[in-house]
Amino acid sequence: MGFQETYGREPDGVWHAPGRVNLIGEHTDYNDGFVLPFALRQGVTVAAARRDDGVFELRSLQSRSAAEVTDPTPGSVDGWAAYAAGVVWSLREAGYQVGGASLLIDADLPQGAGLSSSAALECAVAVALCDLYGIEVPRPELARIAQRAENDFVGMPCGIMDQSASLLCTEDHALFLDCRSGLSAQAPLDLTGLTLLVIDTRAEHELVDGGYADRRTACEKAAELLGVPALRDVTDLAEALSRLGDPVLRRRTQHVVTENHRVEATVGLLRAGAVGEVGALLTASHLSLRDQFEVSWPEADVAVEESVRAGARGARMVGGGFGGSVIALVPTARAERVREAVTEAYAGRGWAEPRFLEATPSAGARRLR
Ligand code: GAF
Repeated sequence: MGFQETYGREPDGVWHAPGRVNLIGEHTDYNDGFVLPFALRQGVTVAAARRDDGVFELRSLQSRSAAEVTDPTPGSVDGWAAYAAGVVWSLREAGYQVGGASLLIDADLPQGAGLSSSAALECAVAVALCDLYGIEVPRPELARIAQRAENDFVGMPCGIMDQSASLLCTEDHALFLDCRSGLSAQAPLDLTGLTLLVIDTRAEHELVDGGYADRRTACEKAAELLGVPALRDVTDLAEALSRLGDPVLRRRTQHVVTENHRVEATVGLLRAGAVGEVGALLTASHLSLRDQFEVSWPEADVAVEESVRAGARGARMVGGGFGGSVIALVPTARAERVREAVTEAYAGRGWAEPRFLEATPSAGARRLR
């Protein structure tokens, strides 16, 4: 991938970390709840070589800018390089003394499409640095280290889902993760006769903006008013709603509590080998994200409606919201019709042409060579 041309030597190794699609369980991770993501084939690849001078040289094939840092601290690095430098900082904060490295980064994930390109970058750098310096970190802990890079170095208060998906997923499975205990299990995702169509709505999202942090704060406020550690702990939803005076907090709570139930129901269906039956849960999740959590956007709503009208079993927005992608579960025989229907609906509204990707549940981060 051009490492020799860039750095004048061969890399010591090449690592890959995937992006993710969350099948269901949105805005539940930072409420100590459940999520069910799977890893994509697409992601971030890092070629890397150790350096003895303590310097980190960061270059990306997708960007002209390069960064050179020795002792990264929060606020000292901007842009895409902050996600990589943040991992160095976070590993060191956790007591893992990584030395310098030359890194060349390549990505085949669209940025801003809500497919977790940032977590893929963090996780690819994390596994590369650990291998280069012979450091063994259990994957759940490495996920927390990568999350901390994003929370405290980049400044985005994300939960643990995306980094966990990138590090812990396995081929042909979705990752059922309890975000409180950190325990996870693999749920089979047998797509025979079905296509998981990712629709990039071309409305780019930017989670460092206020909407995501605002939702998180509202959830914490609701939990505090209800006297529970997190919304995960609400056991009687109707009673909880009757105790919340603020209609916004009621809507946020309703989404989180019902979404956790939808994740558990989806896992039950996957374990029964009934992937085709999860469509209604996906669509219910979307409606809840649209109406209760209010993080959907017009292009996503139209993609969901048109997909279902054209024969999808169900569809929903994925990720934090305010832009990004939709996933539709479609009988493979109808996939072309769904693509056409969404493309036509966008053209009719004068929107940018949507992009499609067929998702293949793939393995988590690994060394390629
Ligand atoms: C983003 C965040 F990074 C995740 O932690 C999660 O909260 C998600 O939005 C919403 O489910 O991807």
